[in-house]
Amino acid sequence: MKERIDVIHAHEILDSRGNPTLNVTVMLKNGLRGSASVPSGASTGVHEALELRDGDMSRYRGKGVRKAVKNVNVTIAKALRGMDVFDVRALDDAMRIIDGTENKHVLGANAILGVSLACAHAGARRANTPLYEHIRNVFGLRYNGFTLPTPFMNVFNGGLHADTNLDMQEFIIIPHGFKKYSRKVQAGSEIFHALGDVLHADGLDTDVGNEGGYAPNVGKTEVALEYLAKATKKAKYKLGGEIGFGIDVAASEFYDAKKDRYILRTDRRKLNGGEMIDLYEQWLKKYPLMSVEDGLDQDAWVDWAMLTKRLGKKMLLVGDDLFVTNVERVKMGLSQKVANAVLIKPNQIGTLSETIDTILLAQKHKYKIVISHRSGETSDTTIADLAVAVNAQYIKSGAPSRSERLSKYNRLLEIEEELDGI
Ligand code: 2PG
Ligand code: MG
Repeated sequence: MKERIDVIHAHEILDSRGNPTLNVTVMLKNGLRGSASVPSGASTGVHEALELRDGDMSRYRGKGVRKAVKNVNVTIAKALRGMDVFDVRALDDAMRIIDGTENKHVLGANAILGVSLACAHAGARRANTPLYEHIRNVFGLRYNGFTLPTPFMNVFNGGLHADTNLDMQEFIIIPHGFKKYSRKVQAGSEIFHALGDVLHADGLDTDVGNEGGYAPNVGKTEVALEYLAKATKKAKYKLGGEIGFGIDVAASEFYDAKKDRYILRTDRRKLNGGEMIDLYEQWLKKYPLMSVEDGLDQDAWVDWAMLTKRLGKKMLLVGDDLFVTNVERVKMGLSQKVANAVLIKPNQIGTLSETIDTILLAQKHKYKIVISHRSGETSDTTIADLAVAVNAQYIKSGAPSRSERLSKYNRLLEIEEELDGI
């Protein structure tokens, strides 16, 4: 099947933090169309592809995306007009060639990704298949059946995502001990509400941060883990067997490269890489800690190798800022025996086909896949379909609160019903 692209149109919309981003629509010759919106990070890795912003301080504090919109509506639209919407790889390659740079700073990774994803949506409409199946088809992916990911629910927001004193960014509930996805979501939601109750009873703030999790000030980092344990018990779930914990340390955000120390203001401590690993090991003894993401700085390869050697058989060690969804960075990780899971954010690399390439490389080497949202999100649900398309083990889309977080979890509930034949 072939179907030619007719018109591509982008416009500026606002994301969940109220900052501009792009919504892109691809119209086909036969009149069908598909749209996608682009997310935006706060704790962005230095090796990520470039998110093009206008820098014009007279609008949106310099965060406008009119240049990226224009790049879609003029340059990209002209180049892709008449091309086959089913050949996503050729479309992505065409945009990469026009851009011509490693980090996509000419057209902007936000412009390119918006088009790449909108093409996938338009193609799925034309083929009359769900997006998750369409992604499999266009990339010729072979897996045994479709499986739904286990949610990573970030119920305690810190770091750059909330106005709290927590240096570490995310404290996550992993409801892994249930067969059905919908049951996992139920457990996550019940624990989220129980957590609200225990925080409230202790006189702590229960307003939510950027990813829908609570964000009170705490005396010590570990207190967040204690609260997760309390909430799990209060909601009558089993620690470990049913519910695991995860943390996204986002360590690059508080790493002082000159002094080679991680500055934990919450705990009034300055730790080196080895001491950070000791801390994770201590927590592993006390809590059902299943996953540590970005536990060390994004370029601390030697310490990362030590972390992997010490804890890699006991828990997930997820690379986010470390790998930035980039095949070359994952190759570096493989050669240095670093981490055992890859966080996948399509906007870190800028095209759907490069995202798929990174996933395939990671899976070939038995690394686990965590598909992820960004802290600045829209109602776009593409990552939910992506997770099912590649049988990802996990998806991280924030707390079970706020619509831009729930749109992904809810899309997966819909897919579960569809796959169950309901
Ligand atoms: C992360 C993400 C998403 P941001 O670090 O994993 O939770 O945050 O989008 O701000 O980079
Ligand atoms: Mg992260």
